[in-house]
Amino acid sequence: MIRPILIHPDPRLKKLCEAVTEVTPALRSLADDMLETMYEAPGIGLAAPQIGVMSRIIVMDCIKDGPPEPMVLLNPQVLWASEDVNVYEEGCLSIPDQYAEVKRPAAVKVAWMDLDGKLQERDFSGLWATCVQHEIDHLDGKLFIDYLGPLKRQMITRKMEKLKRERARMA
Ligand code: K1U
Ligand code: ZN
Repeated sequence: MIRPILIHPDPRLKKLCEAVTEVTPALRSLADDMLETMYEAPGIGLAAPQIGVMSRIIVMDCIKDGPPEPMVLLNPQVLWASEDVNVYEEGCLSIPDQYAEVKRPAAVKVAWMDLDGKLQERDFSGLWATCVQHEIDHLDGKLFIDYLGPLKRQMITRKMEKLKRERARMA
């Protein structure tokens, strides 16, 4: 099922999410919905708070060409971040049509629990590294615009407030 994606500003996008304690059929179904919602958007990642679920769950697929590589990460944690950085023009499904350069560690080692309840660990680089950090930020109530200066951030926030007003009028 495709879920509606919350648009900034929304208080749920600013909150710290709760850890997942067990893998249940409801959680598996939520992960399926998140992947479906991400692919349909389309996006390369999605975090649970973006659909109003305040749990530490993210999904990603950064493969542009070739067979899909869907990933579901529960309670993801950055164990190590490289000193060298990467600048990427990021977007966000909760901030449609707005892009800005964000500087982040170029590579990260991340630990998480998978849908079988097993602990996993992997090094991410390139777009995967950018995406996993962007998604983990969502779980901590942080958006890519929080890395920008106050003027740019305010300009984007005002555009989103206008977009939300227009969407509410059309509904
Ligand atoms: O979390 C999100 O809002 C999803 C976001 C993830 C992301 C994008 C860019 C850098 C870091 C993280 C998106 O997927 S925005 C859409 C997007 O980037 C895209 C959409 C279609 C094809 C390729 C990229
Ligand atoms: Zn985002």
